Amino acid sequence: MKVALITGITGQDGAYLAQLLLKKGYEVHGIKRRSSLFNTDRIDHLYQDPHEKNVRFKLHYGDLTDSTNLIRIIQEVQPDEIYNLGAMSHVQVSFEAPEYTADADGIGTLRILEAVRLLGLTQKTRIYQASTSELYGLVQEVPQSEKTPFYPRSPYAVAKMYAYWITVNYREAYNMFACNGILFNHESPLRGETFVTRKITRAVAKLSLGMQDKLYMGNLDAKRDWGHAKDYVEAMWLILQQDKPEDYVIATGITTTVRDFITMAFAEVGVVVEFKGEGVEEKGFVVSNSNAACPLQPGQQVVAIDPRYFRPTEVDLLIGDPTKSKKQLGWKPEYDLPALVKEMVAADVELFQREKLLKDAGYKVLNQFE
Ligand code: NDP
Ligand code: GDR
Repeated sequence: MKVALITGITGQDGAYLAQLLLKKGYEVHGIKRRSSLFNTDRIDHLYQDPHEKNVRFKLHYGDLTDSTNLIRIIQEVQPDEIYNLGAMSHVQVSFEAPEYTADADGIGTLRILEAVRLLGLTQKTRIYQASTSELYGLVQEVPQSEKTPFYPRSPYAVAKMYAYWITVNYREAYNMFACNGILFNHESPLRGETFVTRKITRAVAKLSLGMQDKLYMGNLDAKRDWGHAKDYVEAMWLILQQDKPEDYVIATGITTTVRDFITMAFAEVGVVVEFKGEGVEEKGFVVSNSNAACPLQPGQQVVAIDPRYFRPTEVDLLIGDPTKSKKQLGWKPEYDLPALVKEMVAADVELFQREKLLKDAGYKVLNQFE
């Protein structure tokens, strides 16, 4: 039985990857951080009682900023594969916490590589590093491929650039099977609530149920190459099953503006929205509503700009060239953007319908001290 260790197992990708590897028959170990509240919502369905026999899913407390902890876990687990997905992954937040981001995302990767080397596992353990399309930053060429030069535009991207190159360096210096997956944005109903797609699908669901008045957004002109996390974790696994360690771009090859994502999400609840005005004055209005259960009225403003969401330096355009991964890995995404938007909006509508039902029945959804 193959043994895998996943850092960031409590995150979006960690949850999908753990599920995939368990399905493939792996023993899966994950590193979770200690927190004052439960932080395992996304993987609770995978939990196995440690008292049972043949448990194939195990969690360890740890942190990418703590080398001794990582060394101990890797020594104990003796993994065949490590997927380093743990990171402070929010681009805007990285401007607020640049030093921590560098430590967790940059040096954290070094700590994993160095632990594997110190423990004499360089020929046993294969390593996947969660690299990102944010490395391309300021547009140098489109579409962006494995050969496109990097120009990072945030503390997050700069930290990930260190992680990218230290992974390449350990591969070359110590003959390690260490690879970068340069993944473009990928989303799902499990996406963190403050990333743009999930923020939009949550807001659209709440607006359609009369639980929110307006959606405040940042830069609507930004263009992203959005795929589904389920497809992208399959690529991570494929990257570590090859004969030779290499780096791969994983993307759909199609780019869409944030504005168009909003329009698509509203369409899922039967609402047509159009945008008027420019810059911070741009507003989104309801044109029509064919959903009898939705209280939105034609002419109603549902989207506004809040400059607070603008970034000090922005990445304007991402569009990936997945030719290499399609050819060498045989990777092919199952989801397109419309299917992704449909799934995300439907999941959030269900989530908030449940919340509304509880509220309407008189149950308090707020915390017990209110
Ligand atoms: P999430 O933000 O959903 O998950 C991040 C995970 O990392 C969480 O489990 C989090 O733990 C954990 N983590 C954060 N800081 C530390 C730390 N100091 N030590 C250990 N674990 C830590 O990210 P995604 O699942 O979306 O992304 C996975 C990886 O892929 C990240 O490295 C991200 O930067 C990268 N990436 C993501 C893309 C995307 O579009 N989703 C695209 C390209 C790259 P906790 O739950 O406790 O917060
Ligand atoms: P990104 O994702 O920065 O690409 O990083 P995010 O969803 O945060 O932003 C995408 C684009 O939308 C614009 N935007 C807004 N973003 C947020 N979060 N909130 C808003 O209100 C808003 N309005 C407009 C942003 O300016 C940006 O241009 C994600 C993360 O998962 C990284 O970890 C990963 O490496 C990259 O994707 C690939």
